[in-house]
Amino acid sequence: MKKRAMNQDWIATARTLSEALPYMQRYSGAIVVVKFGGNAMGDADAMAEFARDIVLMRQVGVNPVVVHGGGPMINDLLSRLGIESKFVRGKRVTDQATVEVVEMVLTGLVNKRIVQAIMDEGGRAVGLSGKDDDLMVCEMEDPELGWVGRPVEMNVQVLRDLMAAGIIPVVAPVATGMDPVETFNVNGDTAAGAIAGALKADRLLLLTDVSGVKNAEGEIMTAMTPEEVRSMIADGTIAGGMIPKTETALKAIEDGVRGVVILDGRVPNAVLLEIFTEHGAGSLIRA
Ligand code: X2W
Repeated sequence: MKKRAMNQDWIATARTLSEALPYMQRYSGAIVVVKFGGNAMGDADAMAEFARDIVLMRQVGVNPVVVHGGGPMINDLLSRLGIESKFVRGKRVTDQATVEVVEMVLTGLVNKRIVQAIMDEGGRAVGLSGKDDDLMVCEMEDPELGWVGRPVEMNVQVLRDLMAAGIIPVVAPVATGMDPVETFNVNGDTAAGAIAGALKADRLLLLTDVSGVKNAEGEIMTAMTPEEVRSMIADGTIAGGMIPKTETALKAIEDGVRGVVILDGRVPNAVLLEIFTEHGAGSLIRA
């Protein structure tokens, strides 16, 4: 039974929905690639809320593609197996034993958890990795890192086919090499950027655990051009973990993505806030 009494909260909810109409119209048919990092996954509630936002996007005519990470979950299994986790410039040093664990955790545990969460919210989802249908083919990025891949060939038709069928693709960042016996571990942001670029996506949303890109005064930049980002990297304003994220954003824009947003995935309904409200969220990088 619906509650009939007037209540300010419900009035505000109806108004929010009404105000979302122009954004829903603008993004109807758009491709939005969402990188869901291991740190943003949090607990079961955070996962369910993320899944619900993705299903809502699909429901109103947006084509979301989820590309996930899972670094903390990989660390956890490696430590249970007595294998130490080592990172160089934010990327996992990946020997043969490690790449097997990475593939098991990402394509098995994490990928299926996200697929299940989307289905639990009433959406249709199919999980795949970069190996499926040769979606993402890599070469070795740097011998010092071992089996860490840099995407060199993308075959995104499988994603278009799934989207056309109303299915939300959920992609684990694991790939094959030019030699098909090879398995590569790909940084989740890198994979999301390469997929968004190959799809010429309207938006790439990089969900992280910081609120965006900060300027020299420590304020969040709500909008930046690629040139501004380059000069902020050059003068050291953008530093640490934000460097690979912004570099991924620059590369994606070069490849034809219309806009990249770096935003805090811990904010409730971060994805909806960005896509369907005037407010937006995080930092938008756009030419
Ligand atoms: C990452 C892949 C997972 C990932 C790793 O092994 O941790 C490399 O570092 P988050 O949760 O997005 O950090 N790969 C090469 O990117 O996870």
